[in-house]
Amino acid sequence: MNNLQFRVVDSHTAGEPTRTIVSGGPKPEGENINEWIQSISKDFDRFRTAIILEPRGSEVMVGAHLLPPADPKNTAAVIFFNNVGYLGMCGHGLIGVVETLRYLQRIAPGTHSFETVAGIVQAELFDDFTVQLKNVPSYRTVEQLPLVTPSFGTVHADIAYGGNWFCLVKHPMMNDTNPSKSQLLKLATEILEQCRLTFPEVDHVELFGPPVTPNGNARNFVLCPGAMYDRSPCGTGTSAKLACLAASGELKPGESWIQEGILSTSFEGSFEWLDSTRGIITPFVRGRAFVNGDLNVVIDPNDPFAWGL
Ligand code: PYC
Repeated sequence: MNNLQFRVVDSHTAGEPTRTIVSGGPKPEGENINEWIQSISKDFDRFRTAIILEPRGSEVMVGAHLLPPADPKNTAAVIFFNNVGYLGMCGHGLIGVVETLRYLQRIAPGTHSFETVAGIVQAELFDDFTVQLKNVPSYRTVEQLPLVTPSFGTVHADIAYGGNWFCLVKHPMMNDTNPSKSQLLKLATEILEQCRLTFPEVDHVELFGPPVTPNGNARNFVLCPGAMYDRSPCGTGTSAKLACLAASGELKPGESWIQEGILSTSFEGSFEWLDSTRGIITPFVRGRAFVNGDLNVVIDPNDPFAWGL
């Protein structure tokens, strides 16, 4: 039997990797992204495991599967995935996809729109190669919910949607300029477990504290599904944070918010009200990605770990 081959382009956005399938990937059944994700997760999940898991990938990576759009006025459809499954949206990932398309000379600076499972996301590619996302409608649903963790006592959580569901907690551990990642992971995992007892839709935890750079407004640590933490400030997490700031009146429409991640890299955020009576915003998130790999993936049918382990 012959090898199967397909091409992926690697990038990182503020330190967080994205691996985009740019050609030779599977062609799912269906007419639109909601049907395509069903088909991909049911019939082609091995492409996810092949490129994210060992021995070829890294569990930290987010994958992006590029597809022709259902509506030709959009640039592309994108299905995001990680070490354990599929994501409705991924902010750092979409910035990586835009940079990947620029690297491939498939797009030029200007405004591009993408079909994601969470909805249409616009991306403006600037001449300096930064990308600003106009993300899906975002909102806070719960304020200061007490959660009792087994090892860290009671924390207070806001729950908000920014393309994914987040539980956001201000925590003193984030006051440390170089906090222990394993302790942050333990804390965030315990918070997630408690939160999901009542809100099973929540699958990301965002711990936050003061900034460490002169221009920053806050720094976060984001636990993603699959027990990995985001090296970037997290695009959907920044959107959820903006929704909380808007709801509490701490940030006004059009004002800038510099969101640092755990590597002290940052995204610039701002928002417009979509529906101020219901607290729904349109978030804007700006960042930069760099392409750092262009790989021809080889699936050798004799390799027991060709599809990942
Ligand atoms: O940037 O939205 C994001 C994201 C979600 C999971 C990892 N990164």
